[in-house]
Amino acid sequence: TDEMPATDVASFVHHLQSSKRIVALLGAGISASSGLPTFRGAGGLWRTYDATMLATPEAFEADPGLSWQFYSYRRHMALNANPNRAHLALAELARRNPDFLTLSQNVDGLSPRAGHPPAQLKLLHGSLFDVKCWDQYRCGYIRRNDFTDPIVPALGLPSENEGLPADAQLKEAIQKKKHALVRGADISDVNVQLPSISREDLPHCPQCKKNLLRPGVVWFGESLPGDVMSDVSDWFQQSEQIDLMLVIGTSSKVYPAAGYTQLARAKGARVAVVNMDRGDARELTKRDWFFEGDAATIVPEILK
Ligand code: BJW
Repeated sequence: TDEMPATDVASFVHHLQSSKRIVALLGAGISASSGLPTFRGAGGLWRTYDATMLATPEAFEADPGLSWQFYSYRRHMALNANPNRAHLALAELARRNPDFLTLSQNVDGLSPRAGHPPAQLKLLHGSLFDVKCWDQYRCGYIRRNDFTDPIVPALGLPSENEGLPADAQLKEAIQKKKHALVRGADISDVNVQLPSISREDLPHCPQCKKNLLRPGVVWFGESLPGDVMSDVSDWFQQSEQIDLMLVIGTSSKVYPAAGYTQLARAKGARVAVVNMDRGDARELTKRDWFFEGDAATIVPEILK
């Protein structure tokens, strides 16, 4: 019908070439082909836990050991993943066009590692590679940490297995159904028991020497980083007109991130959605585009 979005690359490229002010919203789907799981749908289970249920301050308070094992595993996976061609193509667009801004919901560090100019990249949900004090108000300690994996020994190799390659350790752990937090192996396998880690073995804040450290990500019910929010709202306010919004690999279910699409539309933007699932592209009109498939394939094709 008339209201169906366009699907042809040519009309998109034509609009892209005359676009100045461009904004992109990224979600977990852009990193899927780098081997990192998404939150909702098939990839959204870690062991028997729903990833979105673990992403809360309540889950951390209830079981900081479990939460840290989840985040330690995610840090390890992300450190060992590589940016894909979609991350690279967006970094390239940002270098070419100073009026282009990327809003990423991802915490995996792949856009920064793809060489995306940092001033044009806003990390809405923080980073797996920041750690901060549990008490952000009274203590406020926060540091970059992308060099220790695992972050504390208790989240790493069991000493009895030391020296064995990671996959051999995991195989042994699965066979014996024993505890294994194996550095370098996929502990998302439910057949491997997770050890319970005592509080004193978890990372502690070196500043207040009292509280636990936690990952520097934004959990449900928490505000997004204030400096990031004000940079983004400045960018929108300074835009008399926004020409194009790219919505890549996100289910657009989480706010305020998902709301930026409406803000861009209100400034005139035409919207191009790249997603594996047509159902996650809502409210598209014939002014818009929908490109169905893997972001790592499509994004470099349409931004060429
Ligand atoms: C592919 C692909 C391939 C797959 N190629 N595509 C307004 C209305 C209703 C509720 C609220 C509201 N405002 C605020 C709220 C509350 C809440 C919220 O939004 N709830 C909704 C779920 C209903 N928001 C918040 O709490 C936010 N804070 C806030 O608003 O503070 C003020 C406030 C507080 C309290 C009340 C009111 C206001 C904070 C949100 C923080 C989100 N945090 C997480 C976890 C980060 C840490 C971690 O990594 O563990 O962020 S949740 C999780 O969802 C993560 C993601 O960034 C985020 C978005 O998910 P994303 O990226 O879209 O992933 P998926 O899995 O959902 O989708 C993947 C997509 O890719 C799918 O579409 C696939 O089809 C596609 N795909 N493979 C292309 N190869």
